[in-house]
Amino acid sequence: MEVSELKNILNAYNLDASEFKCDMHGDGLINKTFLLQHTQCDEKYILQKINTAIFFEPQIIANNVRNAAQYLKKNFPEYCFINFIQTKDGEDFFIIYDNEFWRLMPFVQNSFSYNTITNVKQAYDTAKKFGEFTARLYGARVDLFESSIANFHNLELRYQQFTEACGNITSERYLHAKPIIDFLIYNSNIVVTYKKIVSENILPQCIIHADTKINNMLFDKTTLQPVCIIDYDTIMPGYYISDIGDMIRTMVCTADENEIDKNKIVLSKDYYDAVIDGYLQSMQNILTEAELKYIHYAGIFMTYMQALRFITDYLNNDKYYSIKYAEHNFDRAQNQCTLLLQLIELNSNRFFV
Ligand code: GN1
Ligand code: MG
Repeated sequence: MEVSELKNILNAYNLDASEFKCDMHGDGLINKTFLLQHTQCDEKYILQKINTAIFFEPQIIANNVRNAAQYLKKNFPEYCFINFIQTKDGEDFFIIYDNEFWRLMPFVQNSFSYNTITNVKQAYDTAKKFGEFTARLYGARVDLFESSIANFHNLELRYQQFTEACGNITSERYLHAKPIIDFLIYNSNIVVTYKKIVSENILPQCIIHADTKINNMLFDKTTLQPVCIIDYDTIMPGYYISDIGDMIRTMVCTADENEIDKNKIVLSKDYYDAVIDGYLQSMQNILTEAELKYIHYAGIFMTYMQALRFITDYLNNDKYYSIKYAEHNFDRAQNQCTLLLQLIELNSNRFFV
């Protein structure tokens, strides 16, 4: 980022850019994230530029975050929730040229994140902490929240977008992706289950985080305990299976979604059980029997959807996710298919439809 740009942004927050070091931060695929560190003291912030090609209406994010913050402050004042810092004009964002939305947040001191789980206890504690988020917000008024991305976890629509992206059957990318495409079509019964959940109204809408991947949890550097969830862009109404599903997707495998060596993409049954147990420790008094029936569908649902989304983006020439090399989305999709197959096998004695 240019110095003059940083100066302009930080000025809106009454901060002096010359006192801070600014570096790219984290592994997010959508927004641009920077860590601001004061050169003389411990003061640190997270500065983010919202990707408005994806989040068309950033104000929806701000409203959702404000609603969640107000509810948590009133009912669970001890809960760690990171609010946006207001600009000196009292705004949630600093807006440049009408379409660049910048926001500033405090950095949680002494914290860090992981891209994979390293032991069973950590899997349990992390899932419990993520579950606590949904549990705490369970009494909040769902109608006050809006989707920051319409149909974000609508699997039927994601499948439709995938079939549309498969339209050009002579393209090099289509031919290269054919085995992945066939695998996903072969497993489209996962979409049938989703349609049934929607049409029969089996799951109630609640407030979800919708991006509960392991690196959206902060851990304390000293105690190594999970302390706080980050990335509130997709707090919205949805089904609980989105959140437990993304935990399973990112916490039961010994490698993350960027791993290209198939032999390293191994599902740990111990981690899987720990994630379910930890999550239920927070959520079992809330989930109904009807909801509980779908807990093992959740990981399959989210991993399948992520595979669809990565391969769709590959077929569409990488318009959505940031990539580090040409085949990145293809590799990610293959990675998710490898994990999905193991999740399907693990749950082969269970029927969801
Ligand atoms: C995106 O940018 P990030 O890493 O927070 C995506 C999630 C995906 C994830 C895959 C708004 O999240 O849905 O699960 O990549 N967010 C959006 O790593 O599409
Ligand atoms: Mg996110």
